[in-house]
Amino acid sequence: MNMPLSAELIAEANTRDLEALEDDYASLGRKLERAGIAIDAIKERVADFSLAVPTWGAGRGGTRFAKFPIAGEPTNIHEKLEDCAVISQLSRLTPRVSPHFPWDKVSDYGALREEAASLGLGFDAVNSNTFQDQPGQAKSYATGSLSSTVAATRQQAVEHNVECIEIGRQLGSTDLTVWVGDGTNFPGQQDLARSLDRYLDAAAQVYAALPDDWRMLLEHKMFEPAFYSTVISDWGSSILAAQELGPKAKCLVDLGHHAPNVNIEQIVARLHRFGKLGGFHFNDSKYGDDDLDSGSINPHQLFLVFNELVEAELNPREGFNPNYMIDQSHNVTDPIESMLSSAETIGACFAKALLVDREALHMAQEANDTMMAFQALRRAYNVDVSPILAMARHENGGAIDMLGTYRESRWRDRKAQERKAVGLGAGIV
Ligand code: AFD
Ligand code: MN
Ligand code: MN
Repeated sequence: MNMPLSAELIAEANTRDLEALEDDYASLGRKLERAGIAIDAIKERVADFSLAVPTWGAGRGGTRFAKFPIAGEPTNIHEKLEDCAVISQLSRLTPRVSPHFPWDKVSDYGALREEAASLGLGFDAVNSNTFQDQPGQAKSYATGSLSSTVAATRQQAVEHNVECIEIGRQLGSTDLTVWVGDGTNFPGQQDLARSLDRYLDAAAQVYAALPDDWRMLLEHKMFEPAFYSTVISDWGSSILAAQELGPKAKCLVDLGHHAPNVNIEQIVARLHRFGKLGGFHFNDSKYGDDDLDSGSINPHQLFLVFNELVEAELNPREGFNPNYMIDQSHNVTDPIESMLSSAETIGACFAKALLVDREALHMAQEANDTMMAFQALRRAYNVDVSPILAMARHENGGAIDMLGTYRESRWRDRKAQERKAVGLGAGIV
């Protein structure tokens, strides 16, 4: 293995932080023991938990209008893999990378898979891109892609998705995530029913190309780039499409793709109830954005989502195997730091959800004891689980203090000497 940061640097930093961590871990262990919870069992679950990071999140995205790159940003898939390996090495929570094509195109995918493996990384869901035109492309996506009124454009979008599956096979992926930027900005611009017909017809052609053990994850988004209607606007459209396509089609929930205040945890429960919960893109949002660090605005919502996931795992119905991924494109932070902060928060919400006294919760629910049901969740949410996460990381070779160790490594400064500068380019990813 060819890990990007020196193991000695991490070990030295951990030596400084270990005594305090052991103290905090023992104290939390005693507190949890009084509630009948073995802290080591929670730590083991956290150690087994994992997330993917997006290649496009390794660079600075932008606001809607501009991009302010930082020195040392990655400019190609090889450099992105290196940065993803830094995140994985420090957090021990993100061993997989989700690539996006054609952005991450190379000539030899076998070699790319080996390169990732040498950094301790595997590949997660492959993402197609039919929301942008590429140089030399025959048809424009200005009229949409899988739902375009132009048959040849729909065909091009189908072929691109099929190509992504082929690339994914070579990389060891088993999921194709499809987000289309299709939709309208004006009432009357397109027929709302017929545009969905066209999408379903084209998506079925992509579905037909899926290998047996693959899934097609449909990502809904109610806004952007079309602000009046999008073709897969919400979880309702998503589950209907997934049901029509077949058992390998599932729904992917990007937390930032809903109207403000939508009850996302209930959507999660509903999708699971019908065997259609395919996965997540974790991020947070305040208004109409979808790229803030996970839990930075509403960590409680993230906890409630994980509470549903723990319930779902205990009641698998038609299986339970959601794909967990971060989807963020940062514009004012170092992307590595933001993904470390998100991984920490996501892991913490999972750990808190594991702490919920399920028996007490279910009994209170059955007895209609609203306050005690609420308190069962609140007690778990109030616990500071950071020593559990830090101990799991430390035992797996990660950093107790991830951000401190990252800064001490001077990774970004060192990369600024080696990597070519990013062009100014347009904003948001
Ligand atoms: C856009 C979308 C969506 C998607 C991502 C990558 O909002 O979240 O997952 O692009 O295709 O940001
Ligand atoms: Mn997304
Ligand atoms: Mn998004």
